[in-house]
Amino acid sequence: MERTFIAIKPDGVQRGLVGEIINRFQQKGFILVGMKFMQVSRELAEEHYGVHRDRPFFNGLVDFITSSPVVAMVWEGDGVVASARKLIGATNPLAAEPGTIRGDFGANIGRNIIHGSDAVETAQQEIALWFTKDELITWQPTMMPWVYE
Ligand code: DAT
Ligand code: MG
Repeated sequence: MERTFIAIKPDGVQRGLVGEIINRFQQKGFILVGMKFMQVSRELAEEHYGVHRDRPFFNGLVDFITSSPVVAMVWEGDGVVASARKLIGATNPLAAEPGTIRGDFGANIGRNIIHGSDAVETAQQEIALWFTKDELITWQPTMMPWVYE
């Protein structure tokens, strides 16, 4: 089944939104397969945001993601990559729809609370970057027949 990489950024952690955000993914029916609370190194941050290396906001982005701990997670489910992006909402929280995580809790593009992989291939790369294989647990929640036909 499909997997995506999700990170609750330093602002989400500092603002006490960890439980709220995890709850939204659980309530949707996605399956948690990996989670760790961690201080991000500059090296990991630069690799993770490598695609944005030439953008004017790159240094600020790396400073921000390394400024305070994050919650890194892998979630599993049918179509989870695209669906998680919908749960998260638009990059700029001011443009994100109410009901989305960024729409409900954010007010600034540089403090948008959460990261989610943007495509299946990106998700695979990000999961491999942030997690070792033995940190990911394949399991069958007993609720599965009540989530999937
Ligand atoms: P997303 O996180 O929605 O995938 P992205 O990959 O385009 O967005 O950008 C990565 C992060 O960089 C984003 O979450 C917030 C920051 N960012 C993007 N565009 C920005 C901008 N114009 N000014 C400041 N920060 C920006
Ligand atoms: Mg992105």
